[in-house]
Amino acid sequence: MSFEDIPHLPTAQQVMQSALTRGRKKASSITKRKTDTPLTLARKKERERIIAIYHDIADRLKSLPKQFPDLDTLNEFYRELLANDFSLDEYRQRLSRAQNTPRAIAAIRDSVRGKIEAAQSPQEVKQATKHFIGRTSGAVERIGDDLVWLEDVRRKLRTYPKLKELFTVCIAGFPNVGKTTLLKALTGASAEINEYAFTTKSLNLGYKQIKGRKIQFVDTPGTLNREHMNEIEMQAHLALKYVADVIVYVYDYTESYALSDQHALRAALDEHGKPVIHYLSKQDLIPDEEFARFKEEVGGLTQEELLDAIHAFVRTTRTL
Ligand SMILES: Nc1nc2c(ncn2[C@@H]2O[C@H](COP(=O)(O)OP(=O)(O)OP(=O)(O)O)[C@@H](O)[C@H]2O)c(=O)[nH]1
Ligand SMILES: [Mg+2]
Repeated sequence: MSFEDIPHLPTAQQVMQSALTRGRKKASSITKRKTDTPLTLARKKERERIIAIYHDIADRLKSLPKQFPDLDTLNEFYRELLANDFSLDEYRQRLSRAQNTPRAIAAIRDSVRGKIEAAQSPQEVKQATKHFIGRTSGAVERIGDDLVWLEDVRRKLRTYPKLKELFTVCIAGFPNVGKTTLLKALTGASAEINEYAFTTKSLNLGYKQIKGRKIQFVDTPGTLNREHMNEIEMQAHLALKYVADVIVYVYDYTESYALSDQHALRAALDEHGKPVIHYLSKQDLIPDEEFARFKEEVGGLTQEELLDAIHAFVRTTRTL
């Protein structure tokens, strides 16, 4: 899902400025006809002005719930990420307050329209418009904080990984074991690889067709199975929990992480209840007999075998 298309939210002041400009343009486009008296002309202009002001505000605010994600249908991965950064109740409240503002302004517009029709002089007509603008500004200012808050949400949403609704393989394992290298080898995705740990600071995504089916690969940052997760560890955790159809767990016999720790992290993945395929990285660095031992112990695979193993799950899983 991509949140890139949510338009930037204006401030309350910008909403009013834009609406007043549109109202001014509309009013000045009304020209005097022969039959017009100053009073009928003023009525026409001000009637059109308040309608234009209303529409300018309503166009922006009414569409907000369509632009922002609907929490009821949003994928749990994003919903939990969002809940980690903002209160979801507040999100609902602020969004609906902004969305409902046009209704309040429509009521002001309708009552002021009556005043315009009943006015006995151009001054009285102008007075009615002034009244409309004053009350409308008040209504817009009251959602000023909501607009600023929602703009913060919008900016945050843009930073979330852009996952697609595809069969997904998450690559997990200790830092520096070669997860990103594997992603690159499998999918050709460009991502940073380094000889030091914690290179990957966001979820790297890669795509590959396996026997005619497009598969999404998610390279998670190396986690240390900590209780308190930072933002990226949280993303990795949620991807494993909600997005992964299959997990590839990368073992590394050359790294400093004790094999017992690597087994412990592997065992922790069982909480997600997903199939886990074991892969041994840096196979070129270890003697054949050690690879044979790994194969025996945890069922290590070559990259070709890994793709076949993934494909076996694609065939048996119907997530799409
Ligand atoms: N010789 C050899 N080196 C490898 C292999 N796979 C990874 N490496 C090296 O191991 C180091 C770490 O690789 P990465 O792919 O960045 O490891 P990572 O698991 O993504 O690391 P983090 O993102 O920090 O968790 C790099 O120096 C890689 O070049 C391999 O199969 N053979
Ligand atoms: Mg990495």
